[in-house]
Amino acid sequence: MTPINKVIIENKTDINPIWIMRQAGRYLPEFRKIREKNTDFIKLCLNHELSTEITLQPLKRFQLDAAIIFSDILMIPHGLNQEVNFKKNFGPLLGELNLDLISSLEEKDFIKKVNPVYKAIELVSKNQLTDNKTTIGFVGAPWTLLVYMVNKQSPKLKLLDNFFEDEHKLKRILKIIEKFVKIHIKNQIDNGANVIQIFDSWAGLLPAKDLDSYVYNPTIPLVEFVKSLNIPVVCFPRGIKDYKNYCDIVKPDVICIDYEVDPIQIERNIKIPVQGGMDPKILLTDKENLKKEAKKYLDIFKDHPYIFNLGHGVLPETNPDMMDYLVKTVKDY
Ligand code: 1CP
Repeated sequence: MTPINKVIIENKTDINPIWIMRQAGRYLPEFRKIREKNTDFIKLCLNHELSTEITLQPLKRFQLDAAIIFSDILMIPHGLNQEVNFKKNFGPLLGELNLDLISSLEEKDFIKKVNPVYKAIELVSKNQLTDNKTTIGFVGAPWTLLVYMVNKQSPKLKLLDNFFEDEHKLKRILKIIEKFVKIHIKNQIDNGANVIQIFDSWAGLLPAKDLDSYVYNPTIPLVEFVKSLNIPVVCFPRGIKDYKNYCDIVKPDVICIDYEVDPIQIERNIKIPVQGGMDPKILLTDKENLKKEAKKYLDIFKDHPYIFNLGHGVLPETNPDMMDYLVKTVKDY
């Protein structure tokens, strides 16, 4: 069993495995080199040889305990034939969402479009660089995918004033998303993913009264589905105020926390394994401070099953030497 799976399944508290969200990405010069020549981001994700290479890049440099497949949560709208583009200095830009088309789309046509993701997972999980390491597959949670698919751009820039106007339509889209997210999860597992992470990056946009409809109810069947396949599931409802309530209702195997919550309260109130927490901006400071902050999390969680990670993705301006120092600090603890 890999160290991450031991923490999750055996509740081990004496080891602190580490992986980092966005560990393959723009802070690595070897990634930027490939990215410069491949300007179409979706195409790059769907080039299984390059996405395998990119996935393995951080494992060649650092003693990480997991590979997370180089892909994107927006593979779901792409697979549903909604156009997805990444514009420089803007982020994702999606095309029209045709409800009739996505309702009638067949499973095999979806799989055909995103199949290179599954091929890459197979190659990564069979590569010797992942021996005794976890291969993490992932999906966006229905709410976060709904936000991108209906808003057609990051809500960081703007959320449409009339976003919630047609609630019936939103519920229909959520059901379709749920169906294809399950298909995407199943195929990732069948090809070698042995942990699934569900990213609900925009959970924090909702007032508490809407969490039932948009976050809890659509996520519960996905968590149950992953569990039914005997694979651990990590949930990351970023920005949510009440992580304890989320865990009680959604029941993930692991909860990934953001950097705005108090880790001491989390340790006290939540009994399941915890992942993440440290602010990615700490990696932009100095080694002394980095060590102090990493140790803060390790100390708080020393008697709790804990997987070290950040409270969101590693920032593009991070120096890879700082990443190396962080991994060594966690391993030497
Ligand atoms: O070079 C580039 O400009 C591309 C940057 C990039 C990368 C490296 C994007 C565009 N996606 C990715 C890969 C990615 N995305 C991974 C790979 C595995 C790894 O962690 O190393 C993962 C897990 C994701 C997941 C993802 N995509 C999320 C959830 C996590 C999070 O960051 O909150 C979200 C919200 C997306 C959408 C997306 N894709 C890319 C960007 C810049 C964004 C965010 C857009 C926004 O701000 O709304």
